[in-house]
Amino acid sequence: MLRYLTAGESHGRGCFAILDGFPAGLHIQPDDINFWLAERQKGYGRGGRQRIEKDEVDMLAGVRGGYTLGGPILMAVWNRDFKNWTDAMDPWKPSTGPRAVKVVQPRPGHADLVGAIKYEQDDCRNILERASARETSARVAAGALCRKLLAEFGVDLAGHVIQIGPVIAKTDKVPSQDIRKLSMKSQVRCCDKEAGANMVAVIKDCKRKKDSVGGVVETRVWGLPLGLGTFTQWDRKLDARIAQAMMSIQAVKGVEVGIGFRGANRFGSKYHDEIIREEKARVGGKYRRLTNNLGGTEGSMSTGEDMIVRVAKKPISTLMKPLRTVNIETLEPALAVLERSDTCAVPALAIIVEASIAIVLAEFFIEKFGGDTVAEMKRNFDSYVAETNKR
Ligand code: EPS
Repeated sequence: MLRYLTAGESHGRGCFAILDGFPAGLHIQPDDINFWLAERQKGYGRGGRQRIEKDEVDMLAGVRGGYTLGGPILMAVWNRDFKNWTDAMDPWKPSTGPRAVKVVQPRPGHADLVGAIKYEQDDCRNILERASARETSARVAAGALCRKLLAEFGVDLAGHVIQIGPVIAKTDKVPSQDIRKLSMKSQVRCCDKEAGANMVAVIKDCKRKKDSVGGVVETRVWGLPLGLGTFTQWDRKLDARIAQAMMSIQAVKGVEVGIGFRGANRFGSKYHDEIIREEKARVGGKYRRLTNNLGGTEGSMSTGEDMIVRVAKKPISTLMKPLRTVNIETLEPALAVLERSDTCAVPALAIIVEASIAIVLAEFFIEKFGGDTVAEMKRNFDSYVAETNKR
């Protein structure tokens, strides 16, 4: 069973991921991880923090000579900004420096208020440090290993931005395999040039107005075998596990597989993907769908068609023109704390979603083709594909 956990505070020593249950024998090099860490940092709309950080993985356990060992893998992404916060984030001594100032004006929409009450804190910094999306650097590191594992089985995935604020991109006709190339050319990771330019304008205007803006990203996965996941139990359904992983990403408020919410106004005849036979054997078996409205799953199992997942992110809750709140010390009306932040982090979300989907799919791969080594998984995979292709 593949499991992962992360640890770390936004301005603490670093972000850490521990990945347990990963098979032995996967060849991995620093660039396989660092590439994605760098991609996550990009995107128009980010704030000053990304000029300080240059995220790189420090492999602390579980990899030797460029191969995974089969034991727990521990990775660190050290925070360069920590040097400016050593006093404020000191694990042993109460802070006395300029950053010791308590955060007592919780931001609407952030974890600040509920967290402070629930964890019996009078300083929201004790909450916001861990609630910060800086944590996603650890997820992206974990996801990088998982996507490398999936690549061994011919599975690949790419995410892109399809909406920022009111600007919606036209990308339905873009083939999945072209998404990476096209989105990499865009400052906002959008494959539609015109929409991308409008998205940049929206973010620029938003920053000028001291506001923040959210959006929607889409990820497509191709090369999946049919039959990952199961209809038999709620917690082993593929869609369910994907949705849970998506909703665990900071600021995510919605998830859709296939045409999801958009399809709710259609009748069944215009919704379901009609089935044909295609004799040329492929990873997904010889049955194909004429359309892909269901986004690659039926009965919460992969069909072999491209998996399509959309995720909606709310605007960042730190506003440079702060919203009304209550000072938790004086209990008087106040304005929310002003923290350095991003205007828009939707382009980064595309990379975080990809990584999170890769982790879930790797979990399902290990569950279905499981073994102690990648070679063993491949033998199991090949035998399964050979069997399904006979049908
Ligand atoms: C974040 C606030 C900003 C973001 C941060 C998430 O950080 P800071 O408060 O240091 O300016 O840049 O994201 C990252 C550091 C990152 O690497 O993604 C927040 O409040 O969630």
